[in-house]
Amino acid sequence: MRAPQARRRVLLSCPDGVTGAALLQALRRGDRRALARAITLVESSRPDHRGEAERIIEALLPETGKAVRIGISGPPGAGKSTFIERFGLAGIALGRRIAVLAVDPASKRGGGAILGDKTRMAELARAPEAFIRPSSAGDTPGGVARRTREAILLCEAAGFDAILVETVGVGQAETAVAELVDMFVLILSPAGGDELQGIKRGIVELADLILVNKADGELAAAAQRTVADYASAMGLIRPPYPEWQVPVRAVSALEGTGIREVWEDVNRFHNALEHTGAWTRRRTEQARAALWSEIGDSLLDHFRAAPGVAQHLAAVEEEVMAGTRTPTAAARELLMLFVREACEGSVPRRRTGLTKRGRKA
Ligand SMILES: Nc1nc2c(ncn2[C@@H]2O[C@H](COP(=O)(O)OP(=O)(O)OP(=O)(O)O)[C@@H](O)[C@H]2O)c(=O)[nH]1
Ligand SMILES: [Mg+2]
Repeated sequence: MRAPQARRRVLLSCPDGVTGAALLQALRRGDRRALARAITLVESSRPDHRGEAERIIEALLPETGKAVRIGISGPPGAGKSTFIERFGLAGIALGRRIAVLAVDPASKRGGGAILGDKTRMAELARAPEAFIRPSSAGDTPGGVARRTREAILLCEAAGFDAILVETVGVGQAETAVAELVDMFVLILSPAGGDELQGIKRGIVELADLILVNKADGELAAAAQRTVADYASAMGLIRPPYPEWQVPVRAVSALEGTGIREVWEDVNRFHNALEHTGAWTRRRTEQARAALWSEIGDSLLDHFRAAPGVAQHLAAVEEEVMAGTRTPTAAARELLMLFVREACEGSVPRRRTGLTKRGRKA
């Protein structure tokens, strides 16, 4: 377990300027190791890495945005990874370069699951036209969203033109992932309804394409029934786009049936939305939403870290929980503390050139 971490530290400990320029150059050439290093930087919570990551992303921004970003979600074991392997290889056969980001927000799925994913994508992992990156467990949905958003941009700058983002379809993270991608694909097993599969109705509503996997052998008939169930259920759900009817189709990732048709769906979807401007609108809205979630996240970070707030937070929280104070009044008091401290803090720091901790700025 130690070795990769130690290596990672060495790789990232070069002087900033040098790492940055060399990394950028290699990444632009499509060097997969450079891409992996840049993603590691993006995932790091160290402030100096964050600064470096932001500089890299800004520098690469003009080269991003050209890929199709596809979210792939569904209940555990539905066959997402097996599908991605087949789908990715079919994409390569069509001349695409495929990047796979396996987002794993739940820390309960440890290294074992990620390792399992990689072996399930062994052939794709070996292809020179593919890049597979299992993302480490994030601590907050916001963190998952930021890291994935930035990793997508890095993959695009490295010349990958289809980015597949895999998540497990049971929690908050897929709503976040759906907001990062152009097309959201839901993969289901032949068995049971939403409840049985442990997915939320809200996730079905986000889907731009529904695939019922494992339509092979003994499960073939059940898969067709599930397709029919979902096709009629989709008739009751307001479609995400008037110009797009959400297809529901059976596939077998194991046997490779129906996989090429999914690339046709991707192209049809892209063309239909591009034609009406919805493609660009979705991305523009996503950029705005990302800005606000970044503002929200960093405000919260600063709020929690403010000494005056930190000092009172636990006590105030307890009063609210005990019902002796209203959340509104308590929040206002803490916010006032925060604002006052932020205003006071900025004056002497600017005058002395020192940071809050007393270091030279
Ligand atoms: N019969 C059949 N089995 C499949 C198919 N696709 C996947 N499986 C099997 O289903 C199991 C789960 O496959 P995965 O690809 O790991 O599923 P996943 O959705 O990525 O799982 P998690 O990442 O753990 O949520 C494996 O045993 C696969 O061999 C298929 O098309 N047909
Ligand atoms: Mg998987």
